[in-house]
Order: sequence, then structure tokens, then C-alpha cells
Amino acid sequence: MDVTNPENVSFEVTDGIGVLTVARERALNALNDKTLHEILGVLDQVRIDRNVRALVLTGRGEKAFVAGADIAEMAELGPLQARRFADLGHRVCGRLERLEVPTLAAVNGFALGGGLELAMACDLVYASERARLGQPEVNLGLIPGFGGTQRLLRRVGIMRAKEMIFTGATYGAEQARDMGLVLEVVPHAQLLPFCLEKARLIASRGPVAVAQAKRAIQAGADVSLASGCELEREAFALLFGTADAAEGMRAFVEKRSPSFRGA
Ligand code: CO8
Repeated sequence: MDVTNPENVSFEVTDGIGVLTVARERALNALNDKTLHEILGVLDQVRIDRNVRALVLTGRGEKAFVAGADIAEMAELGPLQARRFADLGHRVCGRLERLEVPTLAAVNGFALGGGLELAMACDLVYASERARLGQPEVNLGLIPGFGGTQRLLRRVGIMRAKEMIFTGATYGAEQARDMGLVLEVVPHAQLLPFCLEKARLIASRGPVAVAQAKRAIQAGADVSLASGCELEREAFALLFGTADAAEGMRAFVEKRSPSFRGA
């Protein structure tokens, strides 16, 4: 699989902000095996490239963020191949969730099935007023397979997650915001600029501090309060060994803006 020259995704970095665009517009950016591998390739690049301070994920075109896993491709799979495909989707979502840098989903249209699962693996989800979100797998005789049964219940609560998954219904952007799936609904044409601005704001903060905060919050969501607080204490202390914390506190005392180096 050639991930150095991807066909179904594009990736650009401008002023420290990476934009990963799923770009299979003819299939509403549906995730086939090749596309998932190409996304993994970009995430690997982001993981090692210290110039990327935040990642925005979006879909090509006017209609879709990602309309799910590729149904035509899935229709050919037996159980073992389906297991491998699900593993691949989980790897993508897991790697996205564990990236050190903050990730923002710019949901510019349909985010269905695997598309919503991808968005839910991002730290912050913003949607265009045209977005439609849902887990419609039961309409295909399936269930979510890239982490949806688990991440959805953590976002919207167990009963709403059951309703969404049992009915396979799709929801408008404002409904999704009211349920806690989306942070803010933005006019369609403003969505990407809005997300880039938000990414730039976060990227201007201390990168090590943001990464440590992300790790503590993310890990804390799955452990007891006491264990989560212990994670926080460790991260807090560790930051006192960084040049950025020294610079941030010195800058405050000297009444100037800090200049963070990410170390
Ligand atoms: N897979 C493949 N092709 C797709 C998909 C998809 N998920 N969604 C859309 N397309 C294709 C259509 O087939 C069509 O292709 P063509 O022009 O060649 O006929 C093209 O994109 C445009 O789509 P439509 O003509 O259908 O556009 P509409 O505006 O009429 O409808 C919808 C848009 C409502 C989004 C509609 O396309 C739709 O319902 N798509 C499917 C949505 C869906 O069910 N998604 C969930 C898929 S299952 C899933 O994601 C499970 C993840 C975990 C799997 C684990 C596996 C082991």
C-alpha cells in the first residue's frame, strides 16, 4: 500500500496546522481499505512531525464529511476479513485519539457510521449547519464497527446511544449539538476557517501542556476519579521540568507574551 502518495486523502500543513481531508468525493468520502491505510499513513507522519501542532480533519466536497465505511467493499467480506477491516478502523480511530496534538473534526456534511466514529475519535467536533450525523448500520443488518458502540455512549449517554444505534436514525447538526456530539454549529462556508482559527488558538498555547492535558483527560475518562487525579498530579509535576512552563510563568511575571518552543 503506497501511503507516501495517497489518492484518497490530502494532507497539508500551514503555519503548524495540519489539514487532513478525506477525498473520495464520488463515494461521499466513504472509507475503504485503501483510504483507511492512507489516513494511518498521515497520522504516523503527524505523530513524528514536531511542526504540526494541531490537526483538522474534514471531508472533500460540499456534501459529506465521511458517509461511512465503504458498503460496496464491505459487501464482499466474510467474517474473518470483516474482523480485519474492523481492526483497521479501530487502529485509525485509536491512533487519532492518542495523537499528542489536539484534533478537530470539521463535519462539513454527512458523518454516518464510520464517519461519525472518525469524528468521535477527535478531541473537538464542530459541524456545518448542513451536517447530518448518525449510526445507520442497523439498516444494513450491521452494528457500528469502528468503536461507535463505545465512544457514542461516552459522548451522549447510554440511553441516547441505544436509541441512535437501534433506530439507525440520522440527526441534524443542531440536534447533534444538543446531544453533546457536536460542540458548535457554524455556517457552512465558515466551518473550515472557524476550525483553523480554533486550531491556531490552541496551537499558540504551550504544546507540551496541551498534550499532557489531553492525555490526562483522555485516560481519565476511562478510570476512577482517584486514578484520574493521580494522572493529573504526575502530568502537572512533569510540566515543571519543561522550558515552556518556565517561559510561560516568567512571561507572566514580566508582563509579556510567552514564546513556547514545545519542550
Ligand atoms: N459506501 C460506499 N459508497 C457510498 C457510501 C458508502 N458508505 N455512501 C455513499 N456512497 C456512494 C453512493 O453509492 C453513490 O455512488 P454512485 O454515484 O456510484 O451511485 C455516491 O456515493 C453518492 O451517494 P448517493 O447517490 O446515495 O447520495 P444521496 O445524496 O442520495 O444520499 C446518503 C446520501 C444518505 C449519505 C446515502 O449515500 C447513504 O445512505 N449512504 C450510506 C450511509 C451509511 O449507511 N453509512 C454507514 C455505512 S456502515 C459503516 O460505516 C460501518 C462502519 C464499521 C464497519 C466495520 C466493518 C467490519
